Amino acid sequence: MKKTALISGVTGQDGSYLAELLLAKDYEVHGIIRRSSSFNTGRIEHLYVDPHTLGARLFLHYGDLADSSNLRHLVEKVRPDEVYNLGAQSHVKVSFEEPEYTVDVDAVGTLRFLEAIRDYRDRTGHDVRFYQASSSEMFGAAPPPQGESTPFHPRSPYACAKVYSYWQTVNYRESYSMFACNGILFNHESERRGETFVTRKITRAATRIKLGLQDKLYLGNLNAKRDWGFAGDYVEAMWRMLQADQPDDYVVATGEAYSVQEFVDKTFALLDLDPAKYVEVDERYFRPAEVDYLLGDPSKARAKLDWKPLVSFDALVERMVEHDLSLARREKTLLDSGHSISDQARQPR
Ligand code: NDP
Ligand code: GDR
Repeated sequence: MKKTALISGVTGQDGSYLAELLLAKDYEVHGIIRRSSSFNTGRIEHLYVDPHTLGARLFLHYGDLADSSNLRHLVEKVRPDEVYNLGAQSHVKVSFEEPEYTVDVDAVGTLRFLEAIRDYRDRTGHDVRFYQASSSEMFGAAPPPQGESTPFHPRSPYACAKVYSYWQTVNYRESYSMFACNGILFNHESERRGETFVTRKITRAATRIKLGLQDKLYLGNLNAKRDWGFAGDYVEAMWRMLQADQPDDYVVATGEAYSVQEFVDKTFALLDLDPAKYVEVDERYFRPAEVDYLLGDPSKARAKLDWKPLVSFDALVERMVEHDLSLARREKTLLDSGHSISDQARQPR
C-alpha cells in the first residue's frame, strides 16, 4: 500500500530534499506551506505538478504551526502514516530578536502537532509515526563530542525551544505509546541552504566576489566549529528512523568538525582568492551567547539505522561553490545586459 506523509517546513532546505526522497519511494506527499506575500515554494517547484494531473503525488496545503485548528484539520484530511515536523523559525541569531515567536512555533508548535496526532489516532485507531527535527544546538555549551546521552545546555531561545520539543516528543512516546522519534541533526548544508546561514553566505559571497559583483564579506565569529554534513544525506536518516521497529532518538552527524574560518579558507581557495583581502569581522553577527564547538558522534545511527554520510566536507563545499558560481554568472549576465539585480548585501544576516 502506498504510504502517505505530511511534512511541515516542506518549502525549506530539508523539506525539499525529504519530499524528493519520499516521492522517489512512491509516497503520497502532503506539504504545509505558509501564506506569503512573495513566492516561497522555489525549492519544491521542480517536484510540483498540478494536483488535477493523473498520478500527482505532491499536494500542498496552507497552514502554520501557530494554528492548532489548522494542524488538526490537516491531519484529519491527509490521514498520514508519517508526519515529519521540520517547520521552524530556524535561525539561531534571529531567535534572540524574536524569542516569543520562535518558542511559539518551535516549541508549542510541536506540542500542537503531537496533540492533533494523538487525538486523531485515539479516534480512528490509525497509527501515525512522528519525526521531530531536533538539533545539535540543544547541546550548546556541552563539550564535544556530543552523543545521545550528552546532557543538553542550550544557548539560545531557538535551542531552548528545541529542547522543549525534544522532551515532548519523548513524553508522547512514553505516555501514549506513540511512534515518535527525535533526529538530533548536526548542521547540514547544500546549495538549497538559506542564504543567511554561514556556509551559504560564504559560498554566495565568495562566488560573487570572484565575478566582481561584491567587494566584501562581513562575518561574525570565525572560530566557531561545526560538524557540517550534506542535507541530502540527512533526510535519508530521518526516513530510516520512521521505518525502524522501535521509536528512538538518534544523533545524525559526520563526526568531523571545522571552524567557520576553515570553511572560508576552503571556499576561497577553490576560487583562487585570498580571503584576507575580502573577509572582515562585523560584531553585528555575534550572538549574545555562542555555541563554540559541535562535533557529533553518529555511531548509534550507524549501528541501528545502517546510516552513514556519503558526501564529505570537501565535496560539500565544492558542490555549493559550483552551484553559486553559476548563479553569480547568471547575475552578471543580467547586470551586463542592463538589468538590475536585487542587492543581497542589504539583508541583515
Ligand atoms: P529552513 O529554515 O530552510 O526551513 C524552515 C521551514 O519551516 C520553511 O519551510 C518555513 O517556511 C517553515 N516555517 C517557518 N515558520 C513556520 C511556521 N510558523 N509554521 C509552519 N512552517 C513554518 O530550515 P531547514 O530546512 O534547514 O531545517 C528543517 C528543520 O530542521 C528545522 O526545524 C530546523 O530547526 C531543524 N534543524 C536544521 C538543521 C540544519 O542544519 N539545517 C540542523 C538541525 C535541526 P517558509 O519557507 O515559508 O519560511
Ligand atoms: P547555526 O548555523 O547557528 O549553527 O544553526 P549558522 O550557519 O547560522 O551559524 C554557524 C556558526 O557560524 C557563526 N557565524 C555566522 N553565522 C551566520 N549565520 N552569519 C554570519 O555572518 C556568521 N559569522 C559567523 C555563528 O556564530 C555560528 O557559530 C544552524 C541552523 O540550521 C539551526 O536551525 C540548526 O538547528 C543548527 O544549525 C544545527
